[in-house]
Amino acid sequence: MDIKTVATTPFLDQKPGTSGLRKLVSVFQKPHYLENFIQSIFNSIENYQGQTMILGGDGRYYNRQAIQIILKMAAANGVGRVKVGRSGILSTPATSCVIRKYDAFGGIVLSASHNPGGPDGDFGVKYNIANGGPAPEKVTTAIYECTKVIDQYKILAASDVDLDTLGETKLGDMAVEVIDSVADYKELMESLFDFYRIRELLTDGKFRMCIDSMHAVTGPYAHALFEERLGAPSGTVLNGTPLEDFGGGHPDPNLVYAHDLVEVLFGEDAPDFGAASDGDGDRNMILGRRFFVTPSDSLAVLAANATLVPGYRDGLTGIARSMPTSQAPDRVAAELGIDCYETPTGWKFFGNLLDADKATLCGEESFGTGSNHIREKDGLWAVLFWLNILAVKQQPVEQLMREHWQKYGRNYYSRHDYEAVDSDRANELISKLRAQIPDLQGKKFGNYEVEYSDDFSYTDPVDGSVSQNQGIRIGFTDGSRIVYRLSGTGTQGATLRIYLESYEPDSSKHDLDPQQSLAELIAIADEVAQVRTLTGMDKPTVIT
Ligand code: G16
Repeated sequence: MDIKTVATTPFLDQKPGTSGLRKLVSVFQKPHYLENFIQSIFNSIENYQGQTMILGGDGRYYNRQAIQIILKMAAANGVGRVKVGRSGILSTPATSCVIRKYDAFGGIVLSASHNPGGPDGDFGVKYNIANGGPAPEKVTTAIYECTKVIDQYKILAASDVDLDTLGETKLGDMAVEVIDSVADYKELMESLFDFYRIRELLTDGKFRMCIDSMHAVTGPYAHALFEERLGAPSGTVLNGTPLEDFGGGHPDPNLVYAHDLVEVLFGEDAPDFGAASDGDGDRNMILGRRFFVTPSDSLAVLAANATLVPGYRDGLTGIARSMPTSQAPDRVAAELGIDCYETPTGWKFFGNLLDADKATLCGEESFGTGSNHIREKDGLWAVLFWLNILAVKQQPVEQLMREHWQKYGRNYYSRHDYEAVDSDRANELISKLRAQIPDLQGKKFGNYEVEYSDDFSYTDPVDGSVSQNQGIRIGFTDGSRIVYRLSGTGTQGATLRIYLESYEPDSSKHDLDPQQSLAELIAIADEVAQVRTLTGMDKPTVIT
């Protein structure tokens, strides 16, 4: 084995964010940049020598080059075997599934999720641990500490591995196994859902659906599941070929960026069901005919109907949602007599709850839903879950949602994003808000009176770890909320997120446009934080 030890110096910007390290491709292409981060992962973990690791990505620009580098570094660092997705493709949920199935010590996912790709777009690296989930904060902190002092990395001098042919080769002493990207994941889905009934629904000649893979990683998975296995007509999957630049699009499944799908579902002769997924396949958006399901409502509906689905027939142990997610799932949990946990933003915070069997379903307002079947959120799993429920209930999406609101009330919800704000201004806004926290309680704004205000802090009920400063909450006496936080996934400047929520029990008032219904809260959110003045922007860049 020809192992090279290369001298390097630290980069001081390698602190992982909400979900791994995300930077512009051009940053990752700097000499030693990727290598430093990968070596820091190996330097911060133990007992992996001779063990199995999983490797794959969402197929974005620089995926293949990064995989070759990581394979050679893994070989030089003593990894025993790497299972890599064919052509370097593995969705984030499939990676989690494969880590768990083959008892790997962990996995590396190459993705910047929903961020745009291509030479001028973003790239990202995420490390997942043996439970299949994103590394928890103590691990990402250890990696970051290593990046600050790294002075060398190890890499094997060898030729590139053929990533396009299934089978096993050797790289030094390490085995490299190119695996089918879809097979293990598809098998897991078949074990959870009633494929017979879903197939009946999709082939009954009445129900029509389409799914937008946004030229990102879910294309091959969606073709295999919906068109080949479940009998949906060819053409059901839109934009199903993964492209290195996602066709120039922004692979973020929301009403703004998944416009191809939105046009179809809100157009003439719209199908009954539509869904979209993001760059790496862990997010989902659910649409009915001319009807949008918010991610928070989606989690609530899945929880309320879980026992209709074979994999969840025995019920749920609990539900978990991120703090800014609406409180709609809490109402279902109360009805079911189970706990609903409120965690900081970041899927990594669900890992302990799932491992300890305290929660079965988890979800986030950021179009993420998942369960204890793996340790990542899972876009196509959510689509199958919805289809399984619709196949049993034989109801349109809108009717299902309206009946849900009738029973539980409606949580009107919206998120306003101010993207690419100057970082200093964004930090100033948050500091000023934080300074106001002690004085807000009891204050009246129009119809609303502040009941509490805080900077969210979370104590993990399993390991007792504490995560502070996770978002500023202003709660009102009628249960409405405004939450402010800065995104941990952006790569340019800062993104301010403002989450708005109100509760309406009266079903005669469930037909409002959320922006209308939340109008007063939106104005209060601006007044309290001086958003327009401090960001210099007169409106949000994205509203979901
Ligand atoms: C990641 C995290 C999610 C989080 C989302 C948005 O998702 O895994 O838990 O909700 O980012 O985070 P932020 O508000 O900090 O930008 P993904 O799909 O980008 O990996």
